[in-house]
Amino acid sequence: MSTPLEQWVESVTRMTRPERIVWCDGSEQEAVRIQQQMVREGRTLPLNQETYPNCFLHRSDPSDVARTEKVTFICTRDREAAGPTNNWMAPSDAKKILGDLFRGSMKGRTMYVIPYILGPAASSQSRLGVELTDSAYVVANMRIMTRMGKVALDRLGNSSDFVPGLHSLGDLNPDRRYIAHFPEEKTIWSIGSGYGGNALLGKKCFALRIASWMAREQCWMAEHMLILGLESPSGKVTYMAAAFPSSCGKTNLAMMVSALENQGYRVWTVGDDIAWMQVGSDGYLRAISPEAGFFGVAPGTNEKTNSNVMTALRKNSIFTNTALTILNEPWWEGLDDDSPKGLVDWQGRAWTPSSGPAAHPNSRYTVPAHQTPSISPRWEDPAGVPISAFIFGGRRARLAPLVYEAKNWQHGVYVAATMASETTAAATGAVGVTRRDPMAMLPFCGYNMADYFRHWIEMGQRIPHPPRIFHVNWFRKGADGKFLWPGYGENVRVLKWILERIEDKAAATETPIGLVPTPDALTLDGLDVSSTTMEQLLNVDPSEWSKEHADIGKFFQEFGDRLPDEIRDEHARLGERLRRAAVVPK
Ligand code: OXD
Ligand code: MN
Repeated sequence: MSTPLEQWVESVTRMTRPERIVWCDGSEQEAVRIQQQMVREGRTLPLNQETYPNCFLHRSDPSDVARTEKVTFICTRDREAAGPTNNWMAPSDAKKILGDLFRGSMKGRTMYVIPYILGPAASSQSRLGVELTDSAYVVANMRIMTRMGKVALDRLGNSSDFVPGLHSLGDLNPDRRYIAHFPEEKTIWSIGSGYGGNALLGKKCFALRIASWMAREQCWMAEHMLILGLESPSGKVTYMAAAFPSSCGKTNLAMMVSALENQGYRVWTVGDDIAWMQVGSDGYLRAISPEAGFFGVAPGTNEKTNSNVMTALRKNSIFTNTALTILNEPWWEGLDDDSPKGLVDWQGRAWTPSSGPAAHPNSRYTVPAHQTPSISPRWEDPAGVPISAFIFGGRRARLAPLVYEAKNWQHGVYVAATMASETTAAATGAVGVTRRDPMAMLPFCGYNMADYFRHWIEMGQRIPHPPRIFHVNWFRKGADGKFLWPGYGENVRVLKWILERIEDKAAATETPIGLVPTPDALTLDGLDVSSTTMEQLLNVDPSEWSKEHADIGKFFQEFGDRLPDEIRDEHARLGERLRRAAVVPK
């Protein structure tokens, strides 16, 4: 009798017609074979093995360099279940369209079977997936990003309890590219792209879109959040999870070298992109990172912005679409001040300053998490880490203060549901446009976002010790267009205030939008930021916020009657507070 996994592999084989099937065991020997295969295929080069041992540069197809949200679908029987913020297709239509593309798509190719675990191997919060793919690059990345191979197969046994994900490069034609999720069947089909978020099905597709659906059914949370621990001088570590849209510095925040290290404040990394959380027996929300590696944006990464990852990525890492130096080392804009001579750009062409960025703006590194010097000793704790604060944030040149705290859980859900950010290169589309991105989940929520807000409200009632909720904005600019806040390691000053709020030690002023630090509540010693700049950073302007309020109202209209009353009430209350603030003389 064959197992459910064998039966599925068999049926996919009949459809896609691979020449060979390789069951991945996760061994070192297999890793070497996969690397050799990638190099043979011609899009992957070994890097300088002295300075970057066991590292490779992969150049993807130039039309395939970012997540493609336009062709990402949630396929539910009822269109409303996917909601107004997702592209929807009926499951039968999707199976037909994609099925036609998958038919024979692996002819002459190898199909790899990748069993994998999301989350620490020993955790009951972890889940199993299996990806079938015809891309060796996907195998090499999944090996870093998940616990894959024998460890997963052993845990699966004869069970059918895994998320099947089918992936084929197809012909890489953007017109025949689809990323389809079937949350009711907990299945993923992706064709026509080899790029990370479209092709590494354990990441956005399973760990967020499918998992968010599972989490609602099973009363847990799957969120686009980093997880960090802030150690205070007493040695106590307080864990926080933070949601920011793509390319807003989650990885850098999670691995921050604290500017207050000499005062005993230190940051430990648990995860940099995704948090799975459930209520623990102690009444705290317990978080695990489903990932075992970091798939980070390279440009802008350097010793100052993220020295931990710079150390981590010197071995066993994959670089995608970065530039290459004459020393055979990866290079990207922002790595150092000057571009080295003789650079080859991300498409393999000789680079000159007039030819645009040498590295693609969404070029990436894939690096094993355990190589990061800041990795938390508890990053694989099977019970997860207890979360004391949720932090939400976006890229807002105006409006949002450096930090504020929500009044309570329900207000915090409103703050998170209304967050917005200026778009970046992580997804295709215009860059720099403000878009509302609730909980940083807009591209990743696998169901109707109005129902997702309700799930958040309900979780608040289920968590005896819910995290306190904060909003931050590192990106506010002054009239001269320059950032007001230095960011990076200095962000620990904001984390320290958050910690002190949790411990009821830090002062705050009530404003219409929430609680903002009093001028002296933030630790600013040793920092060159004037008091006028601090005032600008913490300013809440009721008239600007009234415009924001109106804009939020328009966004909510999309959800019609499905929007929870609690969110509607919070919206009305904010409107009321802003009206009162506008009439009270300063
Ligand atoms: C990512 C993203 O790659 O959010 O993490 O785009
Ligand atoms: Mn992300």
